[in-house]
Amino acid sequence: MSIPNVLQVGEFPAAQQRVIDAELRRYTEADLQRDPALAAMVEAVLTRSSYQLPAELVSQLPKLKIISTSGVGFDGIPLDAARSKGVVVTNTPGVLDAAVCELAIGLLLSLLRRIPSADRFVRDGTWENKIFPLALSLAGKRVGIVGLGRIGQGIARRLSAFDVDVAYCGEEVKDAPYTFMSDLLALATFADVLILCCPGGEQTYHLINSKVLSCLGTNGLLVNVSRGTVVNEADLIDALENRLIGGAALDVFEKEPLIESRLVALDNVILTPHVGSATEETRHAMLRLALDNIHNVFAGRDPLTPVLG
Ligand code: 8YV
Repeated sequence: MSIPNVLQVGEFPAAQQRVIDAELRRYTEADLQRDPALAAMVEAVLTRSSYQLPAELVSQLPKLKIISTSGVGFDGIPLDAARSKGVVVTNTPGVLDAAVCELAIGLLLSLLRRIPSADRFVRDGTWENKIFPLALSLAGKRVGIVGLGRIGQGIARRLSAFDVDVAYCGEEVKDAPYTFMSDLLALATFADVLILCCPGGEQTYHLINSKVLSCLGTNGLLVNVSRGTVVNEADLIDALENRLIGGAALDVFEKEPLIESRLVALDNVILTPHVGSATEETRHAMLRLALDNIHNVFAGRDPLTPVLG
């Protein structure tokens, strides 16, 4: 079996890189810049959700057969460019659901119970002189889920153990025991907590804006494990700074990595560096599926989890 020539866009942790290098002949964008003739040899692109793949790059790869992303989101892949060249696009749905759901629940509990500031309170010795302020319970809260796909349903299922009332909005009514609300503003008004787990991309760009946040209200909380682009971050910062909502827990941002943002100065937010799927087990399973998609296409079989092709 021949070893595919693959352009890797973005970095993977060292252990994953070893797996990649054992199975593929890997080139980087820097290799292509050094020797542009290599572009003619690239047959596959391997990337992951934290990176944007430029359409121009795709058009410079005449032998490209497949773009395989290690992640469920494909908002960073230029689908039109791939389609026009007949290139297969694959992602890794399913294998990361549990990890992303767990992070969503963890962020929600951290936000309500202020776990990060409680930890700082103990470490910096404040406990010696003060009582930690009372936090909030999850039990009895109303949770609005934006996007009841695989991950949204997984979050709702896990939440059922917490004695909460769940409603959702999305493109269609799902066969699920939660209240459907077609109107996002109605969902935000209903919810004490809004959890975002819809796909990114043009359709959901800035879905959450000042209007939605004002419906969420001064005690309302926002959790985002979808994409930073789903939220108008300027509106969110304004709402947080002016205490127009209660707080937010964010794993994703409009521009990543997040640096020099006004968000870091706020005590009513929890920030994590896009780690929804970042567990050893999950990232291993994601990479396995991403590589198997490439191997399948090169063996003349159907890709396992196609987005396109
Ligand atoms: C994230 C992702 O970690 O697969 C993707 O596309 O971005 C996930 O792995 C998660 O959605 C953000 O919390």
